[in-house]
Amino acid sequence: MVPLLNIPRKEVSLRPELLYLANHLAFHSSDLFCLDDIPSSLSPSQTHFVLVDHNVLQGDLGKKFPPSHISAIIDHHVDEGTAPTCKPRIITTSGSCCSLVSEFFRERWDGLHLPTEINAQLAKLALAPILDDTSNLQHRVTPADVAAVTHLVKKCLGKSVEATSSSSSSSSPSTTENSTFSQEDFYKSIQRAKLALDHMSLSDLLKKDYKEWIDPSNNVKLGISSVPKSLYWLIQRESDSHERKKEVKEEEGEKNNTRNNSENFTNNNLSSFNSTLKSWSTERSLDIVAIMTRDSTGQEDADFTRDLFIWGVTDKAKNITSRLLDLEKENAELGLEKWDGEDEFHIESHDRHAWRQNRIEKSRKQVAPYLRDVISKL
Ligand SMILES: [Mn+2]
Repeated sequence: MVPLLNIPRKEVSLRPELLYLANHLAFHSSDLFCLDDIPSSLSPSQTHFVLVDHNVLQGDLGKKFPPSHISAIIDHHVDEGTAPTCKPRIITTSGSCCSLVSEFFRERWDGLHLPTEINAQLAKLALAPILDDTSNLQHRVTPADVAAVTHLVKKCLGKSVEATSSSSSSSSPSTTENSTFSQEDFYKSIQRAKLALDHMSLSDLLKKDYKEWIDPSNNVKLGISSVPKSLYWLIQRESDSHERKKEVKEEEGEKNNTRNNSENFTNNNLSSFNSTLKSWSTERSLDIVAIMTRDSTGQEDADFTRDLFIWGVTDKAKNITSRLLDLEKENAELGLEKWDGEDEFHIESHDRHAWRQNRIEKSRKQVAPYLRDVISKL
């Protein structure tokens, strides 16, 4: 069995928190096995997959391998019903999928009696995504997450945890405590690494945390990018870089080019953002481009805001925003309100829209099935 990252190798660098963790835990990102490392000689009949954090084979793997090649699933997304007889098939609610994974292995892991330092390294590897997914146990927390963090932190501290699960054996290899581990500091270091995004281009940020779906009835393809910054930050940054390029060009020309035409200025502001999204939609053959943001800068520790941007790029999808607006008027499922950058950037048009999403507890895990339902009725 080989652990496989479900991304091409060039996208590893889009996850600075992963690179931080690799560094911190003394392994190298080149040690990780990625999609493009799968040899073409691999015999499909002898290949099986254990899916974690998703429950359907995606992309090229999904095209190449039927669901019968899925041998196990541990996930916390909406159950798509694939591979109904695989074992284990654990699909249940939790803040982090990694909590379910560590729950599944808990007893077996404890039974291995590994050296304290190895236990601590493995525990940090499992703890990082749980703290990230639950904002250090402050959002979307379930009992499974609390139990996993409790168990893993003990291992990070070098504590023996066998005593609680078994009274017969006291063969703990070591009880040396490493009291230097702080859950809070560990979480903050991961967040710092994760938010160091200034060097990433908009197209990199769209790719970074991306999922797509095709509606089986009308073939409309939806792609949702999650970005850990605000929509304003994304657009402002594009308009800044556009303005900088323009200024350089204008340097030789007339200097008296003041921005007295606000209409023109606004269009220019959005042009770089628009053209990047257009290329993104072409590259992925998307009918609908969606961006969900989650921004915690300038907020209290655990608070954050969400924005939602949707663009129905093709003719068959251009009504998506008006359908969504109609639905929101009825049920306010996402708590969509006016996006605070609208006055400055005028994103709104007949086929696209940006909102502040007030129901921040609705992440892509809830928003995607909701949008897919709207799309199935387009
Ligand atoms: Mn997840």
